Amino acid sequence: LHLHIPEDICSRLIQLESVGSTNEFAREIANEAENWTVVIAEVQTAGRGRLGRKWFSPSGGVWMSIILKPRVTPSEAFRYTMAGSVAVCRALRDLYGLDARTKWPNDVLVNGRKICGVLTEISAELDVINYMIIGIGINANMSASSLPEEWNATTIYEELHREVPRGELVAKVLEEMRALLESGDLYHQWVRLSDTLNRRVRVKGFDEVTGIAESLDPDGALVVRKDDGGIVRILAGDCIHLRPD
Ligand code: BT5
Repeated sequence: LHLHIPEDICSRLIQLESVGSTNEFAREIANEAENWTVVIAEVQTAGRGRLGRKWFSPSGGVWMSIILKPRVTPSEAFRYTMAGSVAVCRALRDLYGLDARTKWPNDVLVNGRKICGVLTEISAELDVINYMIIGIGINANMSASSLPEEWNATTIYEELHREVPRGELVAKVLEEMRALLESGDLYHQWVRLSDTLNRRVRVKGFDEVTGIAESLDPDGALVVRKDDGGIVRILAGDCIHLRPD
């Protein structure tokens, strides 16, 4: 893999042809790695989703992991996942005019179909983060027919009917991420880009709840008004968008 990416966009860029998982590779080098080291692979043979799920990662996609070493507590970690998904939305909008939105907690959708997933892994002791790995998978130059129908997924190629230069996309995502982390506007952009807000949802967190997604908290929690009127705050979970009754 040899994408053309400006050198100053990250501290170190590692491009691989094939790897099990870029997140796993990043974890192996994380202790010694500099802040903003980025690992990208053409193919992942054991790409990971959340909760032990698999991430299909054939050639043509963007499979990358960013090693970050911020001086923040684990409770502030969601900001970095937020920055990843908002950065992907902004890149897909600015570069290709796609109507990209976020699905809580960390997916990016185009026309209601998943085009990107973010997997954040944190190593922390007590209240100190050793490192964070932000894994970003974007379905770029792949045909959507390679993705099972039931995933309700799409790709940039499927939306635009052309291939895009992936180096430019990677550079834009990293640039946007840095800018968002420095701006005071990240949370508001995350809220503005949300496709989940005000939708009828079923969320599997600690419990399963069905109701209306009423608000999003700065720490990443989704607030749901249940059908019985009760309000629940869900910090981590899986969300399904439902049709209004
Ligand atoms: C995610 O998981 O959405 C996080 C995906 C993160 C992938 C990146 S790629 C670089 C880095 N290295 C890794 O090993 N991982 C990260 P989750 O929300 O659990 O979604 C997984 C589910 O989405 C699967 O169970 C499938 O149903 C579906 N799926 C799998 N591959 C997909 C794809 N390429 N596009 C859309 N949906 C997919």
